[in-house]
Amino acid sequence: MGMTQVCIIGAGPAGLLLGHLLRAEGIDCIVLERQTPDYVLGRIRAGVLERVTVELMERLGLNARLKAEGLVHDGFNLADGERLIRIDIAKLTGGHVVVYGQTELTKDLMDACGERGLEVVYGAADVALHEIESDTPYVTYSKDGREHRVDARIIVGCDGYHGPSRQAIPASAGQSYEREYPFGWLGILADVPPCNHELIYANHERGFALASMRSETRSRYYVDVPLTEKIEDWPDERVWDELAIRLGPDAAAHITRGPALEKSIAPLRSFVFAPMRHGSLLLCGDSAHIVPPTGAKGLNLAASDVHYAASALTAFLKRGDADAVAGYSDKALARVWKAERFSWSLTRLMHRFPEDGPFERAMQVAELDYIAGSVAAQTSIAENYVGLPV
Ligand code: RFL
Ligand code: PHB
Repeated sequence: MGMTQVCIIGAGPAGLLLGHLLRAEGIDCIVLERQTPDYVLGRIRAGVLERVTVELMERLGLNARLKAEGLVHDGFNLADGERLIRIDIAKLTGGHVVVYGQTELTKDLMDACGERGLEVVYGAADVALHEIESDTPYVTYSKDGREHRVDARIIVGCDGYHGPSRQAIPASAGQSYEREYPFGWLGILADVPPCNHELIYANHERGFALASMRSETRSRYYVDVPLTEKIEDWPDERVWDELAIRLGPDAAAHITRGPALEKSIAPLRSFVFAPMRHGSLLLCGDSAHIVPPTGAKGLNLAASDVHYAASALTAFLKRGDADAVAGYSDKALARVWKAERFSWSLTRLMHRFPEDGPFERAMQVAELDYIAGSVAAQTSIAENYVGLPV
C-alpha cells in the first residue's frame, strides 16, 4: 500500500505535465499508466503548440529541445479550390504557434522523470478508483501479478477519452455533450520535406486535406475518409494521389512522396463532460473533453486544464485553500467551451459533410469569401488558432 498527496492516472502529456508541475511545488504524486513508454511514444498525434503549452515547458525548464527544434509559424492557410487564404497570425495577434510533435514533448517529459523525482508506474493494469466522494480516495491496480493500492488526498484523471476516471463519476453527477462526425482523418507520417513552409487546410470537392509537418525533413498529412474505410485499402500511393488532388496543383507540385512511417485513421468527435471535478477527483485533458483535430486544440486544452489544476492543487495542498479546487471546473470549462466552438466551426467550414446539399456548400463558399476579404474575420480565426488567454 502506498500513500501520496496526488494520484494521477495516465502518463500522456496531461498526466506528465501535471506530475512535473506538482513535483516542482514539492507536492508528492505518483502517475499510473497502463501502457509501456514505447507504446505511449508510438502514438502519432498533435503537432501544433500554443503559447500555454510552450510556457509550461519553459516554466518547468524542460524546453531546451523545444526551443532548438520547434518551428515557429507566423501563419497558416485555408484553401478552397483555386483560392488560398493566408491567416497571418503574427500580424493579426502578435503571437505565433510552434510546430513540435506531441511525441517529442512527451519524450522530453518522460526523460526528465528520473532527475525530477516524478514516479511513473508503467504497465499498471485494472486501474480502479474508489471513494472519490470522500476526503480519503484511493486507487487500486495490478502489476506483475500483484495487487497494489495507492491512498491519496486527490485523484486526477488524465487517462484520455476511454480511461476509467470519468466513468467513475456517477452519470447523475454530470452531463455529457457529444457530437460524432461522419468521417475520420487518415494520417500519414513520412520522412520527406513538407510541401509548404506553413500548414494548409483544404476544402476540396473530394474532401478535406491537411498538409502539416514535424520538421523540415518530416511531413504529416491528412485526408478525411468515410468511417467505413479500412486502412488496408489505402496503400501509400493512394494517399499521396489523393493529397495531390485535394491540396491543389500548386501544393501538389511540391509534394515529395515517401514510405509511410505511420498511417492510421482517427474518428472525429466533439465531447465535453461537465463538471470536470467530482468530490476528490479532477479530470484533465481528453478524459473530460475531445475536439475534432481541425483547430489543433486537443493537446493545448490538456495543457490549459493542467495549468488550472496545478495552481488549484498547489493552493489547496500547500495553503489549505479548498475554494481553489472547488473553482477548478468552471475555470477550465470556460476555456474548453470556446475551443470546442472554434474546432467545431472550423471542421464545419472545411469538410464536405455527406448530408450537405447545395445550400450548405453555398454557405461554406460565402464564409470563405467573407474571411478572404475581412480583416475582422481573419483576426477572429487567428486569435482562436493562436490560443485564447488562460
Ligand atoms: P492521452 O494522450 O490520450 O493520454 C492518456 C493516457 O492515459 C492512459 N490510460 C490509462 N492509464 C492507466 N489506466 C487506464 N485504464 C488507462 N486508460 C488510458 C493512456 O494509455 C494514455 O497514455 O490524453 P491527454 O494526456 O489528455 O492528452 C490529450 C492529447 O493527446 C490529445 O488531445 C491530442 O493528441 C489531440 N490532437 C491534437 N491536439 C493539438 O493540440 N494539436 C494538434 O495538432 C492535434 N492533432 C490530435 C491531433 C489527436 C489526433 N488523434 C489521433 C486523436 C491529431 C490526431 C490525428
Ligand atoms: C498535425 O500536424 O498532426 C496537425 C496539425 C494541425 C492540426 C491537426 C493535426 O489541426
